[in-house]
Amino acid sequence: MDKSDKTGIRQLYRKNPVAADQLLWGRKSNTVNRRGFLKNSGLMAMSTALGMSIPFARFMPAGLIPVAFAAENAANVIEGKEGLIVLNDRPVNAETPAHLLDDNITPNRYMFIRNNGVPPENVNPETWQLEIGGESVERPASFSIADLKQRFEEVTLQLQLECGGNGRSEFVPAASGNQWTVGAVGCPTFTGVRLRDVLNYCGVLGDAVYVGYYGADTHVSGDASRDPISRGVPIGKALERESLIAWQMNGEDIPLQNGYPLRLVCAGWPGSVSGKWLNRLVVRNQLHDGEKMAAPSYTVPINSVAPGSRVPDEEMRIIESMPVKSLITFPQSGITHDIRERLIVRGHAWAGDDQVSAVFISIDFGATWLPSGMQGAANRLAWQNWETWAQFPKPGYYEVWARAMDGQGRSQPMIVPGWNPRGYLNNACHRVAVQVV
Ligand SMILES: Nc1nc2c(c(=O)[nH]1)N[C@H]1C(S)=C(S)[C@@H](COP(=O)(O)O)O[C@H]1N2
Ligand SMILES: [Mo]
Repeated sequence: MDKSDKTGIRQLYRKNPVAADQLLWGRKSNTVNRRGFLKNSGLMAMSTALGMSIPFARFMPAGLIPVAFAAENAANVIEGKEGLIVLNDRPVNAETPAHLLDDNITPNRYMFIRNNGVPPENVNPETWQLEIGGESVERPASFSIADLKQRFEEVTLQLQLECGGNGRSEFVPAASGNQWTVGAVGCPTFTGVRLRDVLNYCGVLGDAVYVGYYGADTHVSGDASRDPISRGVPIGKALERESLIAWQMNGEDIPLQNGYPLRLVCAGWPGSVSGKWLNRLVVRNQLHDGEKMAAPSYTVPINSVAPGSRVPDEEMRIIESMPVKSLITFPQSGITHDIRERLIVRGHAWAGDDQVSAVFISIDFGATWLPSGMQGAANRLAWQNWETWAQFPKPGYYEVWARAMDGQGRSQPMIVPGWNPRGYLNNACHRVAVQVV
C-alpha cells in the first residue's frame, strides 16, 4: 500500500493500528530524531496522507496516529438509539459518538448500551418485584415499584455512568472485549429512591460489607442457571446519598436496553456496579461473589505491568472510583473551520467520586495548554461542563486535545495509561481533528 492512499490507511488503521503507524511514520527508517519527533520525510508522508500541512508538526510526537484516521461511523441498528455505533449485537453493546454527547444532560436516545446478557422480555412494571436479602439484612423484604414510590422519598439526580472498558480500543496489545472508543459514557438524570433508605428500612447488620445485585437478564448461552453479571459495591458506597434505585431516566421510563423498569445507579464507579433490570439486592457479610466480581473481570493489576503480561488473579484489584476524564463534544472530529473565526470548543469532564478542578485544551499536540471555563456539577457525581475557544495561526491540520484535572491535582495522561489485561481505565486525553482553511 502507498502512504498517500488515505482510504487504505484508514482501513489499515482500523484493522492494525500498529502497522498503520509504522507505514505512516516509518518507525523502522531513520525518520525520527533522538527526542522522538519526526524528521522531514516522515512528516511529508503524514501530510500527504492527510491531504494538508501540519502547522504544529514540530510538536507532534512520533507514533501519534492522527485522529483524522479514526473509524468512520457504522450504520446504526438499534431502535430508539439512532446514531449509536453498534460494537456487538449479541449481547447488544453500542457507544455514542462524542459529538452526540454534547447535551449537558444525556438524552435517553444517546445513552450508551452495555449488555452482558440478553435483556428480559415482556417486562410488566406493575408486577415487578425487588427482593432485599443476603446474610447481613435484618428483615428480608420484597417491594413492588409502587411500594418503593409510596414508602420512600423520591429523588432526582444527574448521575454519570461510564463503562470500565471505555477507551479499550486504544490499548496495544489489544485487550479482548468490546472495542469502545470514547462513547461508553453518559450523564442523564435518574429518578428513584435512595438505596440507603431501602436498606435501612430492612435493617443493615453490623457485619455488612458489600451490597450485590441481580438482574432479570439472561445468559447469552441460554443457560438459565448462569447469571450474565451480578456485581455490586462496598457498603460505604451503597449508603451514599447519591446511590439510587431508579425507575426513570430523564423523567421517562428507563429505556429497555438501559434497565427498564428498575435499575441501580452507583455513579462514578465502573458502570458494571449499576445493575439493570434490578430484581434482587443482597447485603453481604463478605465480598459479593456474583458473576464477574472476580479477576480478571473489572480488575486491574495492583502494580503496573509490562504490556501483554499475564497477571495472576491475586495481583489484581477491583476497580472502584474511576479516574479523571474529559470529552470534547463540540466540534465534531473532522470538521473544516474558517481561519478567520474563533472555534468554540466544549465538552464535559468527570472524576469518579471526586470533582474536576480544571480542564485545559491544546491545539499544538500538547506543547501549550490553555485553561477553559468550567461549571460546577448539577449535584455530586454529575459530570461538569466546560467551554472555551481556540484560534489558529495558519491553515492546515490541527488536533484539539482536552485534559482534565481532578480535585487532588491528578491529570489525564496525554497517551494511553498503564496497560492492563482487560483494557480498563483508559483516561487518555480526548482528541478531535480540525482542518483549518
Ligand atoms: N443486569 C445487568 N446490569 C448491568 C449490565 C448487564 O449486562 N446486566 N451491564 C453493566 C455494565 S458493564 C455497564 S457499563 C452498565 C451500562 O449501563 P447502560 O447500558 O445503561 O449504559 O450497566 C451495568 N449493569
Ligand atoms: Mo461496563
